[in-house]
Amino acid sequence: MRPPPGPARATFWRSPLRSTWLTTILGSILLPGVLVVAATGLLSHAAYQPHLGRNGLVPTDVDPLVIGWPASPSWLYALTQSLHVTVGIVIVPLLLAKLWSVIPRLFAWPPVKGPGHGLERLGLLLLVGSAVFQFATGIANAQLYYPWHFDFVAAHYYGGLIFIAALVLHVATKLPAMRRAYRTRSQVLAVPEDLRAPEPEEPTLSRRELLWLVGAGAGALAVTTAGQSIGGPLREVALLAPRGTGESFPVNKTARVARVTPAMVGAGWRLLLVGDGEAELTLEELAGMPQHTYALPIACVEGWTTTQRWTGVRLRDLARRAGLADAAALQAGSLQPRGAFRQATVGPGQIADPRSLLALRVNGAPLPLDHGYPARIIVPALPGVHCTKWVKELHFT
Ligand SMILES: Nc1nc2c(c(=O)[nH]1)N[C@H]1C(S)=C(S)[C@@H](COP(=O)(O)O)O[C@H]1N2
Ligand SMILES: [Mo]
Repeated sequence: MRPPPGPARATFWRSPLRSTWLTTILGSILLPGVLVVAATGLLSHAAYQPHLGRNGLVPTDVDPLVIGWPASPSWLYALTQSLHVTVGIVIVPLLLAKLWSVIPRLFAWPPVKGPGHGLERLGLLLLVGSAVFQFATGIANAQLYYPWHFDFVAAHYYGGLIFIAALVLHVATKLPAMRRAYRTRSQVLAVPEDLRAPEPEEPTLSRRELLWLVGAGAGALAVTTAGQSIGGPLREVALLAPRGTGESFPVNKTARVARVTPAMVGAGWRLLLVGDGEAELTLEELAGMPQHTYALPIACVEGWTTTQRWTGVRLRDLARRAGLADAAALQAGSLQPRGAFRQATVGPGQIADPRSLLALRVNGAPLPLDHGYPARIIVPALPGVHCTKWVKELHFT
C-alpha cells in the first residue's frame, strides 16, 4: 500500500540529523525535567486540599493524593510551584526537539498494522496528545490567557494523569533502545530505517550544534522566566512573566476586575464570624485583637511568588473567638460578587499555625484595596489562590 502524498511518505522528511543517538540524548535530558514537572503538579493538586469544602474541582472520594498539606516550611508551595512552572517552560525546546527527532514515525503508513501495533499507536497518541495539551494549557494559564471554555484546573489535572500513565509506558518500552544507544559505540550514530531520509538535504548544522541550540533556547527561557519566582535582579529580566514586575508587588486580580468597589469595603463593612454561634466584628474590633507580624510568601499557581510582611489576627485566635478552639476547617468567603476564588477552605494544621493570619496590614500599612482591604487570608505554604482577599465571612467547623 503506497502512502498518500505528504508526511506519510519517507521522501517528505529531508533532515539527515535524526538518529537514535540524538533522540536518546534529548530524551535523557528531557526525562528528569518532565518528572519534576509531573511530581510538582501532583503536589499542587494535594496543596489545593480538594477534600475540604468546595476546594475540589474534581471528585476526590478515592484520591490517594489527598493529604493534609503542611504549613511549614512557609516557602514549600513557592518552591514546588515555581519548579512546576519554571521547569515546565524551560523544557519546551527540549520537548519540541525530541518530538521533531522522531516526527516521521507519527505519520507512519499504514497507521495501524494490527491489534498490537494499534495499541502501541494509541499509547503514542495519548503521550503526544497529552504532552501538547498539558504544555499548551499550562503555559496559556501562566500567561493569563484562557482561549477555552473548560475548567483549567480539572482539565490540567486529568490531562496530567493521562500524560504520566502514557509516559511510564513509553519509558518502559524505550529503555532497551536507550541503553543500547549509550552502550554500543558502533550504534551511536545508527539511524533506524523509519527515520532515515531517503532524499536527504545538506545539513545546516551538526547534531551537536542542534543540542547547543536547544540548550540556548532553554537557557533564554530560564532567564526570562525564573525571576518571577527567584526575585532579586532576575525579576527585572523576567520578560515572559506577566506579573514578574510591578510597582510594589504583583496583584493577581485587581479590585476593579473582581468588581469590588470602595463602597463595599467602607465603614459598613463587618466580618461575619461563624462557629459555635455567630458574631459580627468591625474593623476596629479586629484591630483591637492581638496583632502579629510575619514575613510570608504569596505563591501563585501561575508561578510567581513574592514575600511581604503581613500583620493581622491569628486564625486560631479567631477560631477561639468563634467558640471552636480546635476547629477542623475554616471556610473563608469573599465579598467579591463573582469568580472562582471567592471562597476557600483551609485545614486544621493551617488554622493551628501561629503564622496563619487574617491580615489587616501589609508592610506596615493598611492593605491596599487591590491586595484585599480590609482583610485577607495569609497562610504559610498555602497556594496563593486560597489566600482569599476582601474577606467577608469566616466559617469555622
Ligand atoms: N477574592 C479573591 N481572592 C483572591 C483572588 C481573587 O481573584 N479573588 N486571587 C487569588 C490568587 S490566585 C492569588 S495568587 C492571590 C494574589 O494576591 P495578591 O493579588 O494580593 O498578590 O490572591 C488570591 N485571593
Ligand atoms: Mo494565583
